[in-house]
Amino acid sequence: MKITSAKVIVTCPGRNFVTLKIMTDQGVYGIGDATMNGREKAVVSYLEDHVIPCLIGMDPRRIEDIWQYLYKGAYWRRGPVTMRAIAAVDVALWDIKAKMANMPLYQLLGGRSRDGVMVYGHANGSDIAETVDAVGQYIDMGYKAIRAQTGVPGIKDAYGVGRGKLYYEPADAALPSVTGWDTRKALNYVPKMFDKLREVYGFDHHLLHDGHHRYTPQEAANLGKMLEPYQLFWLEDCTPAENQEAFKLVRQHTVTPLAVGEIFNTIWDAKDLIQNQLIDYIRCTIVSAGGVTHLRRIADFAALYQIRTGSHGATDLSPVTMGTALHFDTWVPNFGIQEYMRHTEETDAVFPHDYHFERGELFCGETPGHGVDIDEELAAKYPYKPAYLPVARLEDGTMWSW
Ligand code: GCO
Ligand code: MG
Repeated sequence: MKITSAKVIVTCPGRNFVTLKIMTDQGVYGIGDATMNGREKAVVSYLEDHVIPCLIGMDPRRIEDIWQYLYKGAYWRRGPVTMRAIAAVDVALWDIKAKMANMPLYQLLGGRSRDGVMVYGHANGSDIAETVDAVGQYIDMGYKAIRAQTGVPGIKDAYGVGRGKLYYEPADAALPSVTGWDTRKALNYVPKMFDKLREVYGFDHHLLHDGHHRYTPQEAANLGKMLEPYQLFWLEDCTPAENQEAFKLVRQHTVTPLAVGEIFNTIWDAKDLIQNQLIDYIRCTIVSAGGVTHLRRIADFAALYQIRTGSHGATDLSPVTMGTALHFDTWVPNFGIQEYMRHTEETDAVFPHDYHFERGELFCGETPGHGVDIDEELAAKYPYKPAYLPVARLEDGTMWSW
């Protein structure tokens, strides 16, 4: 069996997606996602100019060998561009293998560990009252777990707050828009939001919060401690994780569960965090961390330390990643939760898929493969549109982590 051709499809049905389609001499094809929000073209070039030429003629059934070829063979290892390109190939190859086996992907991984996959949605508002309403809407939709973010008085466009939309999409401008940040103001306000949420809705639902890399380790420890009475499911990205050791300080001071990983690309980014038990949830995902082949290694390693998965699932992860993630989540023994931000109707139409939402859970389908396809004709109607993620600055103009 041979790979005969491969192509990259860029489409913007409301937001940009980069998709890889690999064709074989047996008529079976596979689909992979390579989207990197705000830096899409870099991965397009990596795939078109440097990966696809090497793939032609290879046996698509040799998933592990092709993964190692692309990882070790580049010499230049890791990083968001390389690992997304590898992920796209890897997912397309798993799709092909599962189609050939006439099985849904989760069966190839080892079969079902659960029926449905608990997901969390994003509730947000410009202030506490609005966020409380938004959380109520998610509860009404059947969600068991909800991430709550609020605008903070005095902070311009605080992270996680949509502009009048239920579904938050941050990449919104042809050049990065400038947002603000003030840790003191956030520390004063965020605990009040959780106090109100627990007062109104009680403790039956899981509540989550994303710090989006904004706090220093000491500030994150302080926030974690202040949030303890509200029993969060997790506090995410409480401090930048380039220095994995930084989480020690946070961990020493709070029992609020910690989650990190959406910007990690390999197991090496999380190795110290996992083996020192500094986190409770690892949030790496299929598209950013080298596909199914590599994410499986991360999850297995995390399982040794009772750390569970909580894959990133924002709208910049295409339905291809979501579909694949659901097969992964259906199998992985140490599953925790799956993030789920709904795609627009236009996006869902471009990527026909067989997963569905029911009572706070997502269910993958039984179609052979990962169950997600791309309608190329429809995709061609939505040309690429430059869209950047925002940047963040402190009041005095200092550049901060967005
Ligand atoms: C999340 C994330 C996203 C990211 C986005 C960047 O937890 O869902 O933090 O909101 O900001 O994926 O493209
Ligand atoms: Mg996040």
